[in-house]
This record gives sequence, structure tokens and C-alpha cells, in this order.
Amino acid sequence: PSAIFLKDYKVPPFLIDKTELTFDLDEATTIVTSRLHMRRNPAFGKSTAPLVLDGGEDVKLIGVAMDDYALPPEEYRVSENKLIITATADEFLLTCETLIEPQNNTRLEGLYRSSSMFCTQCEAEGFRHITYYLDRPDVMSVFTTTIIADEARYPVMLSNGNEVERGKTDEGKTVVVWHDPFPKPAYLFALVAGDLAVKNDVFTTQSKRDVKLQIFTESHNIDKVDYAMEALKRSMRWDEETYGREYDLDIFMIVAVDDFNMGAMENKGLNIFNSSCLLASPETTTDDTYLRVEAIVAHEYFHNWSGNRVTCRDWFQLSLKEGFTVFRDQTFSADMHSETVKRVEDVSFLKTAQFAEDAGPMAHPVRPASFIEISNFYTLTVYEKGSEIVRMIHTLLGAEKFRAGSDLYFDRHDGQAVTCDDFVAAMQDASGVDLTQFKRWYSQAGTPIVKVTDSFDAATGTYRLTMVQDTPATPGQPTKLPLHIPVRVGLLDEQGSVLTAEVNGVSAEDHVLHLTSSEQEFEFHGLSAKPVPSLLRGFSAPVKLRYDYSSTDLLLLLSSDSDGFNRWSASQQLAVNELTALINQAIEGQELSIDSQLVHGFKALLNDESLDPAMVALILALPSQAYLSELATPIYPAAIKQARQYLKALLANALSADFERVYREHKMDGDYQPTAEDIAHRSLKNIALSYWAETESELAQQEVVSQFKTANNMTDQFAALSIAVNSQHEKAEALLASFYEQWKAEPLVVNKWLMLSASQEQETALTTVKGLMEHPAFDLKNPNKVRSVLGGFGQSVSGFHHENGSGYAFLADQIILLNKRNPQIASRLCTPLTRWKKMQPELSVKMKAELERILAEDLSKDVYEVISKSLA
Ligand code: BAL
Ligand code: ZN
Repeated sequence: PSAIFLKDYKVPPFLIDKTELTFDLDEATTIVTSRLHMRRNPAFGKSTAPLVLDGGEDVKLIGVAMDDYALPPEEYRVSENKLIITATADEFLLTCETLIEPQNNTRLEGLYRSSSMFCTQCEAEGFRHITYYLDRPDVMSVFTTTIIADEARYPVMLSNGNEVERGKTDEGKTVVVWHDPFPKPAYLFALVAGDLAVKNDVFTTQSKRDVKLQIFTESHNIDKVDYAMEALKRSMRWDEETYGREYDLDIFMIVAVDDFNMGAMENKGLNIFNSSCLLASPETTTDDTYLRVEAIVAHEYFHNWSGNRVTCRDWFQLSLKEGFTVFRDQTFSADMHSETVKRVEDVSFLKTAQFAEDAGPMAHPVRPASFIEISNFYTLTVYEKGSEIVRMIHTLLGAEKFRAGSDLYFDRHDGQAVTCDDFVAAMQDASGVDLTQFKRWYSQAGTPIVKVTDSFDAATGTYRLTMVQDTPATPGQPTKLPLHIPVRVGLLDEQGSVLTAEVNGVSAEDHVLHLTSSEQEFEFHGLSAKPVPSLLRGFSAPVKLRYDYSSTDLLLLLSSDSDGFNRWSASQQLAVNELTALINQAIEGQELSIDSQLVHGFKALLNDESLDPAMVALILALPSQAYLSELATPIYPAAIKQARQYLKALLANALSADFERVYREHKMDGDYQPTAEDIAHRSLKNIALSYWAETESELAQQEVVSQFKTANNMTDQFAALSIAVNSQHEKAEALLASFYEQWKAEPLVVNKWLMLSASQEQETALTTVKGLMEHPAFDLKNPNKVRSVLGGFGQSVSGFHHENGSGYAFLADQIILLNKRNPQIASRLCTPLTRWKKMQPELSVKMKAELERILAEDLSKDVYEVISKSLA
């Protein structure tokens, strides 16, 4: 497989003004007839280039006609999944008949079966698995879709836009015609047919148009869509109020499907969701899933403008729509709940997973310069770092000018397929802020390191910060240029009070410093003593900050910083410092011991009733195994696990009475509500229980079992179960069994059970996971189940990182098994093995050997790209 390059982009030689599709759906074979109203693209210039349409190996061509002239075989050819027609007029109607077998489509791209329904997934290049087409985002067309099916089995037949006709064929099948007036690329095409239940609602837009809202699921799930419907209405209102964006069609539909590679898909007017990202009920859904449902419903809805009305010119520009839309959904969730809590959660995820990606063999810029398989670039870098770039633009412009920039962007480019440069140009033109240097964030991979040192001149009352930035080399990018980094800074005195200081003639408590050179000095005037700096407030840029904070400084920031985000950040740094010392002791084989300062910080926190319980819960959560792995070189998984367990037990024993009290104080009676306030109490209560359960207290052990048995919601029940499993509670096994019995009819709950069961720390972890894959609840065709079991197993240090390499070999076997069946899922499973260069030597060689074993197979493009780049 070979790479394609951004620098080779050319406009399409042909355009498709109108696309008329007819699907004759059937269990055995589906016939797709396309009528494409095509013409040569004037922007391409004078040309006699042949017409080359994209297809897939699973598409069988029955016939092709031009202007109703059936082409004989010598006038076209099919080669390497392309349909090539040499002679064409300047304008013509191309009719194409193809045969596909959705029931045998295990890659879940194009048209496929999930349970008893037909559904589609076309982004990025799935449409070519349906019929031959110009499957690229800059070919935008007006679609009319005719669906023919047996109404008894498929009473619901949906596609994009509005239903415009309904009738019967001579054979008695039902015919439904949908028309979408908005030109769109093929990746936004969708079709669903099935026996589905529906929940209806109405949203009245700001211009007083009524939009019909419909959510479809299989009938047993229709009682779990109320929360998603409310979230949809909140999203629609928020986008009107915050971005001035109103919905455009008369109907907006969402369908839940069980088998889905992604979380959800923003098809025009017909979003399709992985049921795990849509369904919610108090008994079956945890708080974090409620929040995820709301965020993803919002994200897909927001794409209607940032993605659909204005789309990407080519797939290198994916972050144009994804980075911007993630920023929009993050801000929406912050507005619905707590801004600081949301920011901490997002940054914690970014620093754990995106930073690891940026430091690994698949590191790529937010706008990649090349790829082999675009599906591999739906990454944390394109999404999360892409969102950080938009957030930095927001910081540099301020809220008002940012809004002016987004208005200009939507006005200027409505109905177009554009680039990240176009987005930045609109922001720059509307604000007058020069973003020339800033644009390097799109083209440079790697996480910048910003080293900060300071000094104080008592004679003049001047405090100086010196900042040095450096972005490490990444594959294909040995050297980097300085970036424009906004660093938000505040200052505290020794008592933790906020200080006002003057920077460049502006007196304020909080300053955004513009770091644009490799090394730069900033002066703060009007101070009487050396302050403690609160650096990178709100995580104002996605960088690794290095400043030599003492434990006293960190405790001061933790207790007093007016920036809530940096209070959390200080606690994390304190914990990382202590854990790093413990990890080193573990690596050296020493007995672990530490004089923990965190005990004092936590003690104060647990006794301060003025704090938001959600923030307290976040601060109490020790840095994860994954985050500590990201920070480490090399990674010693067992030492990290041992250090975390030791520190957790130390804190638990030192503060046992506080944890017990906080646990009891935050217990709630009454019905479950997924509100920010209730979620906050539950999260603090459950983390307090998780510490308390680490002690010898018999009462704590009883409380875990009691909460498991009496909880009236999944958050509390699953928290108790997880605590039992993670603390190796003597009843853990029995509780797991009882949980499965209770919930075996609810697949989404069973997936949680699969994940927790697979993540257990035990010598027999591999046997357990093999057993789970044989369990009746498991299904290799279902991506959620594969992710649950193998994702869970990846968290088991004793299983996945077993010193004999059996965990790695097992994962490699699964990748080989899924390589051809579902290349996208197989490719995602490779991620843990790609970290082999950072792993401790004994494990590193075993991981590498498995990568080499996989590379020797006949690989899909998806898996080939990840494995070959990892070994390069
Ligand atoms: N466009 C793919 C799914 C999403 O990011 O919304
Ligand atoms: Zn998206």
C-alpha cells in the first residue's frame, strides 16, 4: 500500500450535480442503481482525462450506461476497485447498476446489517462500498434516494432530507423516496431500513419554524431515548444562542444501531449512533455515560454547520470539522454543567492519550501531510489537539472576535468544501489578529515542552519569567519552528492571595503571555516579594510545562489558586512527584516508603465544605496508570501499578476516618438525576468509598456489598462492583456473577461487565479473557464487545503485560483475526503494541516480535499502516 500526499491535491476533473440512487433491499442481494448527472469541472481546466470512479472489492458491477447508451465491455474497465471510462462527453448522465451483499459486510463500512436492520456508515470512504462514485468530500451533490423493501420486515425506511413520495411496486414492495436539497459529499449519505420504534418531538427554531425530531431504536430500547432527545433540544438552542446557527431541514432524525465502528455519525438530517452513545436510563447507565450521550448528541448535531454546511476539501483537512466541532461540544458541555470540571476531564484525557500519540510512531500534525488509510487518522490529535487549536484561537481573539470569525467563516463558505487555512483566514480577517505564526500548530506534530524559570528583583519589584520552548522531533519532522503559544499566568503571594501585577503597561490579576520565540522573557511589575506563579491557567495551550515547583508551592496552589483548573493541576503534579519517587524505588526492587505531602493536601480538601464536590473528587483521583506511563521512559508497568497501589493505601489508611465521613455525607436519597450537582455528590462519595475500601475496615467491606445490592442507579452499583474488583474484595467474584445474572438481558450493561471482568489483576487474567471471548455474551462482529474485552484486558497489568509475553501474543492473534473482517477495529487494537519502544527492555522485545509477526500477514491497508510505521 502506498501513501497519498496533501501536496498532490487537485480539484476533481468531474462534478456530480445530482445523484439519484435506488436501493432494492433484500436479505440475499441488494441492487443499487445510481443515476449521476455529471459534467467536467471547469476549475480543472481543459481536459480529456478519463472518468475514474471509486469502488470496493465487495461491489459487483452489473452494467453501466452513458446517456442511456449501455456501454459494451470494451468501453470501460474495472481495475484495482476503480471503474474507468475513457471517452465521455462534457456533460452526461451516468447510470450504474451494482450488486452488494450487506449481510456479508463485516467491515461495517458502506451498507450493512446490524441486528435485523439495514444501515450505513460512509465516512470517510464507505460510500464506494455501495456503488461506484467520486468518493471525495469536495464532490458535493444533491441526493434523491429511493428505497424499495418489504414493508412487513422494514416498515421504517429512512434517508437524508425529506420524505417526498411513498408507493408500491407491482410485486407489492414499498417504495419510499427521500430528497435532500442541500448538496453534500457522499460521506454524509445515510440509509436505514428496519422494524424500529420511534420517539417524536418538536423543536421550534429562533425563526419560529417547527422542526420534527425523531429518534429510532429497536422497540426494546425506545424507553431509553428521553435523555438524548432533551440533549438534542438543548444543543439546538445552544447553537442558536452561541453561534447563531439554526437548523435547516424540516426534520432531524437519529437512529441507534448496535454494530458500529465509531461513536456516531453526522449524516445530513439522519444521524446514526452507536447505541452505546445514545441510550440512557438510570438503572442501566452511569453518570459518565449520561454526559457522553449529551456530548455526542451535541457534537453530531453541531456538525450540521461545522462539517455539513461547510465541509472539508480533502481528508487532510479532517480537523477543520472535527477540531472545531469538538471545541463546540466541549464548550456546550461546560455551559450545561461545570466549566472547570469539564476542562479538567478534557485535559486529563488529552495529556494521557493524545500526548502519548504525539510521542509515538503514529505522531502526525493536526493537518497530516500524508496517509495510507484515512480511517487511521480519526485520532486524538485531529480531534482533541485540533480542538485545543481552536480554543487557543478563542483565547487569542477573545469571545466577541471569535464569534465574528465564526460568523464570517460560515457566511463565506456556506455550501463549500474548504481547508483549515480558510478557517484561520476567516478568524484573522474578522478580528485583525495576525495568525500567521500561529498556523504552525496545524503542520507541526509533537507536544511542545515549555521550560519556565524565574527571578525576582527586590530593588525594582520586578518578577521575571523566562520561557524556553522546544518541540521534540517526530517521524518525518526532525526539526521544528517556534510556535505561538498563549500562556495564561496569575501570581499568588505566600498566603495564597491573588496578586495584581503590571505586564506591558496593563495591570491585572491574570495575563495571557504570547510566547512566540524559542526563548523569551516576561516582566511583571509592582510586586513586593517573589510570588508563586500559577502557570498555564486553564491549560491555555497543549504543551508540557516544566517549572520547578516545591511541594510547598504545590500545596499552596492546591489550596488557594483562584484558577480551579490549576488547583487540580497542582494536586496532579504533587502526586506525580511522589509516585515517580515510588516507581523508582519499585524498579530498584526497594521497599516502598515516602513522607507524603499529599496527605496534608487531601486532609484539607476533605475538610473544606466550601469546595465543589466534583472538583474534590477529581483532585482525589490519583494519576492513572496510563498517564504515568505517558510520563515514563522507559515504562515499567508493574512498578507503576505497585506505586499507585502503595500510595493509595497510604492515603486511605492515613485519612480513613475522613473518607468514611465524606462517604456518608455525600450519600443521597431520592430518585436518580443526571444533574451536575447530583453527579458531583456521587463521584465524591464513590471515590471516598474506593479509598475507604483500601483499609482493613470491616465496615467498609460491608458497605461496598451493601451499596452494590441496594443502589437505585447504575452509577452507584457499578462503582461498588468496580471497587470490589479493584480492591480484590473477597466477594468480588460473587458480585461479578450476580451482576451478570441481573443484567444479562441488557447488552450495554453486559459490555461494562465484560470490560471490568477482563481488566482484573490476577495471574489467570489471560485465561479469564479467553473465557470471556467464548462467553455467550461475546460477539466478534460487534465492535463494542471487542473493545470491552480487549480494552479491559489492556488495563490488566498482570494479564496484558505478563512477563512471558502471552498477553501481547494474544492481542496480536486478535488483530490478525480481525484484520480482514473489520480493518478499522483491527487497526485500533494495535495501539498498545505501538508503544513498544518506550517499554522496559524485557517487554519491549516481546512486543516488537508480535508486531513483526503481524507484519508478515497479508494485511489490510489500515493495519499495515500502523504496524509498518511502528516498526520503522
Ligand atoms: N465524523 C465522524 C464521527 C464524528 O466525529 O462525529
Ligand atoms: Zn465529529
